[in-house]
Amino acid sequence: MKGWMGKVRTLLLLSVLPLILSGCGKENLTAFLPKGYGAQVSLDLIVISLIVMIVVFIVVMIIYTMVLVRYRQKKGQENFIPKQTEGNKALEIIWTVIPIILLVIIAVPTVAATFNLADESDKDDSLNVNVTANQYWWHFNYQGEEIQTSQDLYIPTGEKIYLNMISSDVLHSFWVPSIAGKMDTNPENENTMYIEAYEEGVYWGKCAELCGPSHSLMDFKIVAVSPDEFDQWVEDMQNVDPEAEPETASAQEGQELFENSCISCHAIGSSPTALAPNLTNFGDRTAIAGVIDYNKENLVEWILDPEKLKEGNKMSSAPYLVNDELNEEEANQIADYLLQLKPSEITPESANNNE
Ligand code: HEC
Ligand SMILES: [Cu+2]
Repeated sequence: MKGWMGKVRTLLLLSVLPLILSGCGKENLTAFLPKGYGAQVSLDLIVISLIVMIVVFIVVMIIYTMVLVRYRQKKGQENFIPKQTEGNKALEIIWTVIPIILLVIIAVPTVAATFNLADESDKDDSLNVNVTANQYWWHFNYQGEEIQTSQDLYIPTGEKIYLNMISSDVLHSFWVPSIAGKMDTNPENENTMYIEAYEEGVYWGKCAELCGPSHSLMDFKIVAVSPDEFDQWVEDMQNVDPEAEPETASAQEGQELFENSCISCHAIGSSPTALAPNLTNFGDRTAIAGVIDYNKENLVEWILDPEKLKEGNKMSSAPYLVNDELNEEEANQIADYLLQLKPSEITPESANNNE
């Protein structure tokens, strides 16, 4: 009896474990703590479906156990064959109608939510951002604002933002679990979805479509700030002078090096570029290339050997790398230049502190 109780206790503990472990993910990278409209709608649908499934499971299990107990083979009846019945009309109708009702319970809110999320009637009056997915980074072009950013998508809270998404190469998928559901980005046609963040904060995004060797490193962020702060950020970004001279001598050297080589792919300021992340506010980022810890050491390493940190990325074929044209000192100077590109007080850090 004791050993049996022990087993039950272990089983109970194990069944509680998933619940506890489900709390281990990042707080801003989970569909179970929605901080935006699309995520809230999705969670509501998940809950409705789960309730229906749990009720079905319990009812089936009860009937199953009852049948097992009641109709089991009893002593002395080893060769007894029960009366064979088939074609019970009442039962047939019941187990056809019940699933239909259950499906309707799930279908009505699902279809309503689908239409709701596809409603684009206020698109022209809202902020539109063109999103381009690239092997392994994200680009954001704010329509009508002359602002380009990469990796971090700044948005105002409490407003619908329309994202017009496309891919420059293969299929990717835009997914910020705490803000909204997924949306694929295709090379041929534009997909649109709107997002709305309820609270200020930094929300993590992932590419949700296998797109190459560094697919799992294609992270990005939504930085949600108050509407006032957003206006301030827009103004700060618009006022950036791409040619502004940095303060330190080292950063000045770095700027020159940058403009002689890196600028063939990267842009600073609002000029559109399709080849590499826009670095206008690189000093305000919290990660390098979406995933690498943000510090000078890593940045120098990235400049000298990006392939080591992110396999298959499209910077690895840069001519200066192929021809081995940059030494460590120069990479340090470029890093000094990039790290001081901080056009705004509105940053992921300030968004997080305001939570
Ligand atoms: C051939 C085009 C090309 C050239 C030239 C190039 N890069 Fe890049 N760079 C890229 C691409 C593409 C990425 C995105 C890589 C990824 O995340 O997959 C990138 C990413 C970066 C990032 C990370 C950006 C971010 O938003 O986190 C930095 C920093 C960077 N490059 C610096 C440099 C510097 C400095 C030079 C010049 C010494 C340079 N790059 C030259 C294509 C290029
Ligand atoms: Cu991808």
